[in-house]
Amino acid sequence: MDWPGWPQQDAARYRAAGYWTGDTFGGLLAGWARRYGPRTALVDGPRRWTYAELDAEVGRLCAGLRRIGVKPGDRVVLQLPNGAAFVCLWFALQRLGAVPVHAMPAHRRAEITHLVELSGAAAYVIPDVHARFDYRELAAGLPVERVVVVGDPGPYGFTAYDELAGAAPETGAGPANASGLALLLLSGGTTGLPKLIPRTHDDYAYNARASAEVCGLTAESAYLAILPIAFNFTWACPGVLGTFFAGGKVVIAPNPSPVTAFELIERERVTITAINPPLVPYWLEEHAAAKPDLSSLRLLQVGSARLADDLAWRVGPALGVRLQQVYGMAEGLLNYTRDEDPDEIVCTTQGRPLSPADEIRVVDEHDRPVPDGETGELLTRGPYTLRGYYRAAEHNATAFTPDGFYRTGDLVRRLPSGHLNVVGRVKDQINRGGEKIAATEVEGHLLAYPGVKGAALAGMPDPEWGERPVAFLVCEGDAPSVKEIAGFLRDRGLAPYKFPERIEAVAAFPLTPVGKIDKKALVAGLHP
Ligand code: OOB
Repeated sequence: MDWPGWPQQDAARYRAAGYWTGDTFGGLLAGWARRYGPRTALVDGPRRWTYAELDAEVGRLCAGLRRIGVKPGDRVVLQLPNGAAFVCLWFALQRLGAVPVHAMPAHRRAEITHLVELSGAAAYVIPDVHARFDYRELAAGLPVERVVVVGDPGPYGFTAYDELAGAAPETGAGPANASGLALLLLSGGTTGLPKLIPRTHDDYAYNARASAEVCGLTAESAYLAILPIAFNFTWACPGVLGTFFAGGKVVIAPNPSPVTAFELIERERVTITAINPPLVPYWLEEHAAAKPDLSSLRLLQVGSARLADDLAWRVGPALGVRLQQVYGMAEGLLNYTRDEDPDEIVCTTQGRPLSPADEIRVVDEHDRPVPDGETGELLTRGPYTLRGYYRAAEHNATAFTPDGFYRTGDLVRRLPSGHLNVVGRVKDQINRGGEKIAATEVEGHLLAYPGVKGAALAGMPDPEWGERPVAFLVCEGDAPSVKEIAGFLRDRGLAPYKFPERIEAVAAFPLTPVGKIDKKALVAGLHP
C-alpha cells in the first residue's frame, strides 16, 4: 500500500455528514461548465476563458496527454510558474485519472530528482525558461520518460504544450475514484528528503469548498493568485479551486510584486487574494506611494508564516480591507479567522479550524493535553488531514499518534474561543517568510563539503523574513564563505531559497540534555 487512508468508520462519518461528496475533479469541472458556462473562469494576461472554454480546453489537453502515453493512475510532476497552463494541465490530468505532483518553480535538480523517483513519475511538465533558469536542461538529465514544455521545447525531443491538445476533447468525469489519490503535495519537511502528501478527491474538494464558504465566495468573487499557484494556500484555501466551486473568476498574477497586484485588482475588480507576511510591508509602502483603487478588495488573506501582531493591526486601516489570518499546512488542517470575529481576534490569532470535524489536541512532550491558554504541540485529525505520507511507512510510524493524529510540530496556545496562537515550533524546520526549509536536508549537503565535519542549520530571527537560515559548521581548517557554500549547493542542485545566508564556524556543538545539537543555544550565541 502506497499510503494509509482513513479508517472505514471515519470515512463513513465524513460521507454521512456531507463533507465527502463522491465527486472527482474531472467531474467537478464538467459540472461547473454546465452551471457557470458563459461566466469568466480564468484570466491570464490578455487571455480569458469562460467555464465552458476551460472545460473544452481541458478536454483537448486530456486527449493529448493520453496520446503521448500518460495513463490513468500515472503520477506527473508539474513544475510551472503562475499561468493558465498550470490550471489547464492540472484539470486535464484529473480528467485522465492521472495524479499531479505539485513541485515549486524554485526547485532544482536535487528536489526534482527526488520527486520523480519517489512518485515514480511518468511525465514532467516545465516552462522553457523562467526567472533566467532553463528547465529543459534540468529535464534532460532526469530519469523520466516524457517531458512537456510550456513554450519552446528546444532540441531535446520534448513535447510542446501548444501541440499537445488533441482534436477530440474528452468530456465528463473520467475514470478516477473519489476516495482515490487526486494529487500529491510536497511537505515542508523536517527530516532528510521532502515527503509527499497524498490528497484524495473527496478530501481536497472538501478543503476547497468549505474554505470558499468560510471566505464568503460567490459567483461575483474574483480571486487573484499571487503566491505560487502550486502552493496549497493559492490552489485550494480557497484559492483557485474554491473560486471555481463558487463560480467566480480567477485572475493570475505573473509575479508577486504589489505593483502588479494593484494593477490587476483595479483592472479585474479583484475581491479576494492571499499573500505571505513578508509581502505585507511592501503592500503598505506601495499603497501609501501609489494610492491604488482597492475598493473592490474585500478580503486579504495572510498566512504561511507568523504575521506580527503590530503589522496585522495596520492592514485594515491602511488598505481599507478586511484581514484574514490563515494558519494552514499541506498535510491538511486549515485555520481561518472569520468575518464575524472581533478585530482583536483577527489581528492577534491565527484563526480557528475550518471544519466542525477537525479534531485538535494541544499536548506536552508526553502527549498529555495541556489546558487552554498553555503552550503545547498541536496534534490534529480530520476529514482533510492525511493519515500518512506517500511511500513513507517508516516515517509514518512516528509522524502520527497510534490513533491517527498528525503531529504538526507547531507550538500553539488554544484560546477558550477555539482560536489558535502559533507561538513556535518543535520541528527541525526553518520558516523563511513562508518558505519551509528542512534543516537535516541542507545539513546532509553541507556535510559533503570538503573539510566540514559537523553541520547544523538553524533559523536566525529576522525582521523581514521572520527567520533566515544560518549554518553552524565544525571545520577542519578555515570555514567556507557564504558564497563558496552557495556555489557548492548550486552544483549539487539544491533550490537556492534553502542556502544558508550566514556561516558561523564553531569548535564543537553545544548539546541538549538528551544529546541533540542545541540549536537554540547556537542561535542565542550569535552576535548581531
Ligand atoms: C502553509 O503550508 P505549508 O505546508 O507550506 O507549511 C505549514 C507550516 C505550519 O505547520 C506552520 O509551521 C507554518 O507553516 N504556518 C504558520 C502559519 N501558516 C503556516 N505559522 C504561523 N502562522 C501562520 N499563519 O504554509 C499553508 C497552507 C495552506 C494555507 C496557508 C498556509
